[in-house]
Amino acid sequence: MKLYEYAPSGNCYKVRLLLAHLGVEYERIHMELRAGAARSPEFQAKTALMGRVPALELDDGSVLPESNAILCYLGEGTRYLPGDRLARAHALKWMFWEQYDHEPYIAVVRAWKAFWGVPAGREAELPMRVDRGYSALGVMEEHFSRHAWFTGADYGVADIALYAYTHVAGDGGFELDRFPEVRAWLARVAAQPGHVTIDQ
Ligand SMILES: N[C@@H](CCC(=O)N[C@@H](CS)C(=O)NCC(=O)O)C(=O)O
Repeated sequence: MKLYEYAPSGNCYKVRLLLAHLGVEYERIHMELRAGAARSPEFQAKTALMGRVPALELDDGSVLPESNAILCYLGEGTRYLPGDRLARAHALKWMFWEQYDHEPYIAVVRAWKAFWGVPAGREAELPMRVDRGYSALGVMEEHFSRHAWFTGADYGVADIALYAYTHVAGDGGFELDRFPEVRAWLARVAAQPGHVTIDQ
């Protein structure tokens, strides 16, 4: 298996984290995003024009993009993806929520503040993105007043999906000290066997 990736990306880290838990061997292919590598015609063709990392190339040559789809594929039949239909749907619910209500705010603010800078002409978006990032953290804090994990009764794919950008939210200036339950969950995730850290 080959993982097309960019090391500081939380979306790519999600996949590396699950692969580490599973003890699966794979090849890392660095994509230089600053040079537009993900937008090259070859990579666009591989990823059905999605042109983003991560993308997982399987041994039969087929390519699966989208971080949370990759987590579900790799998690199938393991303790990290619930087998029960309703439990799995709840895990998916959090993974869709991560992509719509969390990542566009917490990850984008991190990318702009810590790596790329705010794109010219989009400065006015920043306060809105910070605000919505804090709203997402508030939803997570509330969840943890009643539950230990996002995937169901145990740690799994939805926790991995949400951990990826939450644990580095401070890079974007988010104050995690305001969310003690979220911080306790981050510590529980980091204590899981086989845990690996993000590369920066
Ligand atoms: N929904 C996608 C988002 C992937 C994504 O945004 N990837 C970024 C890096 S984190 C990327 O490839 N950017 C390169 C580009 O847009 O040219 C996923 O979860 O995999």
